[in-house]
Amino acid sequence: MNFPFFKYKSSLLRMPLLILILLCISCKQEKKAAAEVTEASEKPNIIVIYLDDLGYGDVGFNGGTAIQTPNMDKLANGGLNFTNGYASSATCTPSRYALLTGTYPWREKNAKILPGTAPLIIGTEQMTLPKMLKGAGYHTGIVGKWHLGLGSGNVDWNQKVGPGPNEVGFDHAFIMAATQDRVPTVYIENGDVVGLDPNDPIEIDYAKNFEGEPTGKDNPEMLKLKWHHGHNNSIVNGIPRIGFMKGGKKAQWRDEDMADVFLKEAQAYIVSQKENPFFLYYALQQPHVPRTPHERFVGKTGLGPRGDVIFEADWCIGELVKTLEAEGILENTLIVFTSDNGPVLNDGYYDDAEEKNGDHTPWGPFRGGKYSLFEAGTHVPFFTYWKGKINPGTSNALVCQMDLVSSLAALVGSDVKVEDSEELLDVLLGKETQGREELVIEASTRTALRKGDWVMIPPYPGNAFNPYVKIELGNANEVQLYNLKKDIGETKNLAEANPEKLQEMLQVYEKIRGKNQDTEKLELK
Ligand code: NG6
Ligand code: CA
Repeated sequence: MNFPFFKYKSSLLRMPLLILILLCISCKQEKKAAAEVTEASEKPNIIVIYLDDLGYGDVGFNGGTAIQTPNMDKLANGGLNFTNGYASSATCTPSRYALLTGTYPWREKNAKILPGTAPLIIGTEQMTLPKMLKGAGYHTGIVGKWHLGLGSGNVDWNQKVGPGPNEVGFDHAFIMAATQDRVPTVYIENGDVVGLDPNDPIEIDYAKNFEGEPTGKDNPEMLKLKWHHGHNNSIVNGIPRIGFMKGGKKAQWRDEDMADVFLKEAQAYIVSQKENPFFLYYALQQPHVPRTPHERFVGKTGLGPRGDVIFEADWCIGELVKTLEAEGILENTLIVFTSDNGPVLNDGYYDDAEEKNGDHTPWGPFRGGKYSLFEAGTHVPFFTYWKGKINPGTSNALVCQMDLVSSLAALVGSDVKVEDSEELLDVLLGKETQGREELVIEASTRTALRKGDWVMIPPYPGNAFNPYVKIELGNANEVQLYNLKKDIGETKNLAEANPEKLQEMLQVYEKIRGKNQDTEKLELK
């Protein structure tokens, strides 16, 4: 009888089949798990935390001791701190333009400090950071300062306001239009002024006042904060502003609550999008003027309101991280922290920033400050943090905020690449130490070149010093050349002593900038 044999044979045959099937199943499961891991690691949530006018030396993680910044320090020290991280420009609008579009702001003539009534300066057809991420499956949100213009001219603030952030890639937008010192002093959520009473319409004008409305100039008795230069138009919440505003009383913000309002919005956004990969651009208003810490932060640093709002911003960041932890998504979130331009003490109000500054050096080891072509204008705090993915450390690689578009595209598997935006993903993740070769930095209409350890500033005959803000602007009649490695404070102009280096710098500069008024003044050989 063959039966037992058959039985034996068939079970023999069946055994490997069973093993194979089991193997296949486990293999598939493993593959699925692997796929999930890659999925998760390629599409982490991304949060850009963007401070306004925070200096390199303001923070503990860059050696500052006057202001306690424990929450920023914890992230920076647990992440990768860049000692050569740059904003594209020494003021807000152009830096934000470069951050969001990946394009040098001097290519766009309107990328200059904008009034609250300026039209949107990013083209709705232009590639942007949120658009790129949307294309890769992200939900995208902005909370905080916009300052890139709204509408197409003559905005009616009582109707839907646009185009704006929603038209250039943000699914959700809770913003202030321009700056805290500029009208309109209201929050705008996805194009609608928040809390607007239709019976009290808003009118805005930057050229002339509305009949009978008080101003900082004519009504000093109404002010809780005095203006020093500029800032003497309409009064909102006892603070004189840039620009004139009428109506919208119920919608007007209380400056002291702004940090809490933006934080709550940012937290709510995170909670609402925790199931998606999301991108949050959290653009805090501190420590830009007017510096208005919430009452519970007043006097906390001894440096006056400027120090107190930095301390307040630090608290906000701590709370934001707590939300990520509570939702169990901190490990799956890449954080990029930086500032739109360098520091300034007196930026137009009597707020004790100068008087109470003591020995504090907001500009760190650098020369200049906000508005300056010297280093402190654009050389800003900059770190990346991704728990478990980025090893804690310091990087000396040259990086610019403009590089985020192409770099994050590489992270999320998008093929978007923008010409001026260098793909430096591995540098940002700490896997590579070689950053940019060079970078053109900007202050107002002036530009300079950083290349390797060197900086070259073309001759600019304008004022060398702005007496209002008390900052050296970087202007000089002759070309300037500094070696940052040996002379971080840009004290020794080596242009004459180093003609070869100068020529090299001039050539690279002209190659990037093209022939223009500045380069015509240069003596290229
Ligand atoms: C300047 C303001 C300054 C600040 C700056 C914009 C005056 C005199 N000065 O014109 O206070 O608002 O614009 O700063 O009005 S930024 O960080 O948004 O670029
Ligand atoms: Ca700024």
